[in-house]
Amino acid sequence: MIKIEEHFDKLARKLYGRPINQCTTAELYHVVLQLTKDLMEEKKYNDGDRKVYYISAEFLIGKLLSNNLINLGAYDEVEKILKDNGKSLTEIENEEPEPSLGNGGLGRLAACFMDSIATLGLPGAGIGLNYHYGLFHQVFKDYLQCAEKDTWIEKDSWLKKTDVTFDVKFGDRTVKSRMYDIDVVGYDSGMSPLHLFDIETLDESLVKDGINFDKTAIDKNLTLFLYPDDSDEAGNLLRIYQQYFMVSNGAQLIIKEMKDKGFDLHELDKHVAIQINDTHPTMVIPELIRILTQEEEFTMDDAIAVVSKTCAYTNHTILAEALEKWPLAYLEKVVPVLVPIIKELANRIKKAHKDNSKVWIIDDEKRVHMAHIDIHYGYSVNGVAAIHTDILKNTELNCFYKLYPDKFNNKTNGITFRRWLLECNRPLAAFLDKTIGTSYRKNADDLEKLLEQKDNKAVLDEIRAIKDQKKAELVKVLKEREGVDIDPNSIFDVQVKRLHEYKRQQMNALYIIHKYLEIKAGKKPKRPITCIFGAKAAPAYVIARDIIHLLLVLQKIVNNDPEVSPYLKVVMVTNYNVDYAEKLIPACDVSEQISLASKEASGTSNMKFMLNGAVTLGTDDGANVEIHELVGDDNIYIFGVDSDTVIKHYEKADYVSKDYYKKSKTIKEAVDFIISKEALAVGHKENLERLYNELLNKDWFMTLLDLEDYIKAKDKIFADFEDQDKWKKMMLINIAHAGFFSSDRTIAEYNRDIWKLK
Ligand code: 26Q
Repeated sequence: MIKIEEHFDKLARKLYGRPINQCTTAELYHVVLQLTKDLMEEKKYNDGDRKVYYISAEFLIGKLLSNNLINLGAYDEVEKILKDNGKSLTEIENEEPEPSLGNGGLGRLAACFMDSIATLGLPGAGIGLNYHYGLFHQVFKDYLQCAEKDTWIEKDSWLKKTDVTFDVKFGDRTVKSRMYDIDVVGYDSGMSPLHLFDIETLDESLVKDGINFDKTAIDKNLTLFLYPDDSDEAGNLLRIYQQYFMVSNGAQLIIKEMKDKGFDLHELDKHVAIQINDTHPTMVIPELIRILTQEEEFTMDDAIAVVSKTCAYTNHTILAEALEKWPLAYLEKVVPVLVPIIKELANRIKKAHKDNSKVWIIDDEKRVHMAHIDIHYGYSVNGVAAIHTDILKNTELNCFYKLYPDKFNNKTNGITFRRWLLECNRPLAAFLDKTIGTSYRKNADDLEKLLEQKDNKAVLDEIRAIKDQKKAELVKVLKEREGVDIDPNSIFDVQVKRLHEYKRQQMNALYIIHKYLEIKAGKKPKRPITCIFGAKAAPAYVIARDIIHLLLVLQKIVNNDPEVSPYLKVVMVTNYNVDYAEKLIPACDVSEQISLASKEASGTSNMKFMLNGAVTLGTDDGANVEIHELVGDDNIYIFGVDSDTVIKHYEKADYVSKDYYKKSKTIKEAVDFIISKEALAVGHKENLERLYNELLNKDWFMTLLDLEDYIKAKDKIFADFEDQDKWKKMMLINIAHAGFFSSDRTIAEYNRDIWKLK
């Protein structure tokens, strides 16, 4: 057993020749990094005869220093040693670069799942890619989003180079891979490895200005970025190269581990479960079949049978445009070895379902529907929230549900409470320890014990005080990072998530315009409101970038208007990421979850906000539906049309946004402001006009349909904030019911119903 204090001092002297109190913050980061790694050496990997491989193109793991110290049970001691030496662990943590290996929800979910797999002691590993620049780093110039490369790999990092290398054969070249591992520490438990594959021949100097690079030089660029711009053919091809690189390495690793353990490959399904995170790793199915038939002497029937009992698929979206359909010609160029296998899989389906072309794998236009491969040749299909799974069964994937009713199941998403409570909100965790005991840390349902205190004034006041402390901390961060002055007494209204029209940041922007116009007309809110946004837009998603432009323009207009800014402020934070989320979420009063009903598969920030005592303002969509059921009508603000109504509008194609614009003065005024003199004086005509026209003539995600109801609900929630006795109780009830959303519960369900590990 390592004695922390002794070892800490020894490491400081060994690395920098000085005692702790004489090291700089940057030096101490490296000392604590090494200390944590040494503590991890004492942990064992969870192992067993049956193992899950969670294969995902994204693992948005966030910074690991504090997280690992917490999960090792060493945080408090390390923090105290530093404090005794006049140093702060929070400052040291600022030195750590954040690995940005994910876009948003799906990637962060994979990271929470790794934490829970490790914590529950399940034999499991993650398989993904080691992107050197991850997702782009966002900056704002001239009220527009610009993308820059995001360097996160340093000489000294959490990555461990391994001896495992494989050959991956593409149509036009063979590349050598190497596996790097990041160990995921469970909370008071063992560890699970996250295997990230990389190439040896990567050339970082390929990146010129921003995030532009030569997309054709595959052996130099393969793992440079996460999902490079897919708007052109070269970008799409690169994405397929990445996907095949990931699954080929994954399949080779799984087969190697089976053989190393002396298992018979005919019993693959007894020893292995492969969870396919969305369709990005779908090619693992034909790749395993290829290896078994071509290198292991399986018959095609046997290979298909065993692989079909091994792979399970999770769907994360019902947006048609997000479902991957690769032109067969692309696959022929990148992975010709898989094409005969995919054709064989497709032919079997076509033969069995001659008259049902909707379930075919290859369509008339010769596009390969990746999800269809998963559903036909996997043993489980799950959605990520109750309403999402229902929509898959009844609408989007109904023709598949009719074929395979038993494959379909729901696994409502979850979040790890280690990061989203113990780490990001230490005062709240300490308060819970004191009030209801520490059992909730391992058994999240025990948070319900808090309900017994719902009329205890001292408890309610303390919850309020913790929120105010977190708000004060955020005010400081926003001053430092964004240069804005925020009133800590204002209501903090937060919408942080990827920028997408269906998530409707534009509706929130229209509310801000409405409030601005009201204040200008002399109607002032009782209490100032701070509207905080964080969002990255895909660089090729034009309207999403226009929405960011509008938000930045509003920030400028509102915050610089002396008549308005005492009552209303807008802050669009730069480069929203996991680190920022950990600072924003504990400080939030009102959690904005305003997607068009039926479109947000689950959402997971809604869960993080609730756990940290924010009240949800949302539509009955994704996991909001389950939050609503848990806390009841009185502790959530639901508005807007429901998912059935939305689905009918799409079926009938009868939604006309201009009708709503013409009918309502409020809507008209807000929309017109986008191209008003005031807005054009700050922003760009091209961007603002395009957005205005989109809202008026298309509005595919029905912003104007819900706008008036949204304004009403938002004014109500802000008015209710003034009744602090009522508000504090809502905070408590939300925290108390958040236990269901622990990813430990989600993973236990995956294990019970799909993986069946010991
Ligand atoms: C597809 C094709 C080409 C290029 C990129 C992509 C692509 C990349 C990323 C498609 C989808 C994603 C990410 C999707 C995602 O994050 N989905 C979210 O998953 C969460 C976890 O289940 C849910 O909570 C969210 O509701 C869902 O939007």
